[in-house]
Amino acid sequence: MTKRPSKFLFASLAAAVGFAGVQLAAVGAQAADYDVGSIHIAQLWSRATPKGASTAAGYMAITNNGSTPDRVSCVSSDVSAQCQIHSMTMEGGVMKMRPIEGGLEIKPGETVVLKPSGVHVMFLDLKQPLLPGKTVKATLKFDKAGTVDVEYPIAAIGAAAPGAPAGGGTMMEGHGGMMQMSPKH
Ligand SMILES: [Cu+2]
Repeated sequence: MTKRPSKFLFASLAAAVGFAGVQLAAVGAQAADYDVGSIHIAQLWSRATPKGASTAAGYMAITNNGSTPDRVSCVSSDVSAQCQIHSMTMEGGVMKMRPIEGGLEIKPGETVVLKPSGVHVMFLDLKQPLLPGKTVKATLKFDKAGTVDVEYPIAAIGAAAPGAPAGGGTMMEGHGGMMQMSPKH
């Protein structure tokens, strides 16, 4: 019963927002899921970077369907000289991020969501700006499940997480300003 009206509504909305809506749909369509061993990776996305930015972040949801813990690190990406997984903590009113030593643990049955203002993949020393509509290719390595090549579709600068309310998650921009990075890598 509800199918026809919602379809009609979507069509009207798409027509109303025009190109922006089409672009959003296109970005959504590019996001693929990945399976390696008992690990499932979904909701991959990244954000476009302003000119001159030296870092960018990647986000995703990682689920461990196995019976033993696993750990993930980022081996490399096609847009940066280095790729790391960072934690974020508040210290003395300053948001600090640092590489997670030995990789990010994913416990059995657990889904860890990497998101703005939280744990994230960090592309360091960018070779090129990240452009909306393109993708970042990266290689992730799980201690037990092995290695997997993934792609992060790039959303607009300041975009919220796909499915999140608009305007959410815009606090952490570009890892500049008050963000400090631990000198230890
Ligand atoms: Cu970072």
